[in-house]
Amino acid sequence: MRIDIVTVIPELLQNFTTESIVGRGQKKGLVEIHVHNLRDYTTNKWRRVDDYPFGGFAGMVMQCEPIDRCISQLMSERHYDEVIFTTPDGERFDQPMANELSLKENIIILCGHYKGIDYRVREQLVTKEVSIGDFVLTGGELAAAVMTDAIVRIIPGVIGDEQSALSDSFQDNLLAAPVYTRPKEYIDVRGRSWGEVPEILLSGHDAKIREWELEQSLARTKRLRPDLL
Ligand code: 6GU
Repeated sequence: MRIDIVTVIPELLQNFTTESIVGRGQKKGLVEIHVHNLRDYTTNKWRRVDDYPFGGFAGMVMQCEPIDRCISQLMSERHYDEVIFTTPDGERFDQPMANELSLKENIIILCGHYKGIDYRVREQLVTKEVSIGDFVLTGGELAAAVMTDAIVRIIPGVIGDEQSALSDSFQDNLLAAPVYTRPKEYIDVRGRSWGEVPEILLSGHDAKIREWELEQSLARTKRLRPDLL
């Protein structure tokens, strides 16, 4: 899979694409992330990519031309399944959308700036408008990073233990069961016990453990996110 991210602040995304799960996916050759600086595509002498809005509104608006030039260039090189625009008024990003997008061959994510992009770009180039939640971010870069992380980590082979991406919270509309590691009983810095690991997990009885896990998932979902049931 290939993800092209178009932004006016490439610095915000540079480390993200080489580190963590996304970096691992790239090193394994399972995904390619390319970050494009919109300013490289302007014909403006001062590399400006925005201008004052018609109608006397406040703020600046990103212009059509650099976005058109950048995305047209990409589209001349390969077919894109989706041109995604990040915006708080887009469709809500969730696990099913991440799953769907992880199956695509090539996608473009255009990082928006709230109120700040010529509407004709959205009409002419964008195929999907996506929001990561009901709050306003200054720019779409962090939203693009969130979406890329969620998409890349479920590409088969990116996470070592394949099972772990499938047993995530939300992957089956249930919150994940609690997990524990050594020691069996933890005594804190003040000498108090934080309790013992549930006995069942030490039993080695796999079927019983799966049953416990499902029970725990259901109970936590009912308590914390009854809307998912
Ligand atoms: Cl995708 N972009 C911006 N600018 N703000 C957001 C968002 C996206 N999702 C939630 N808030």
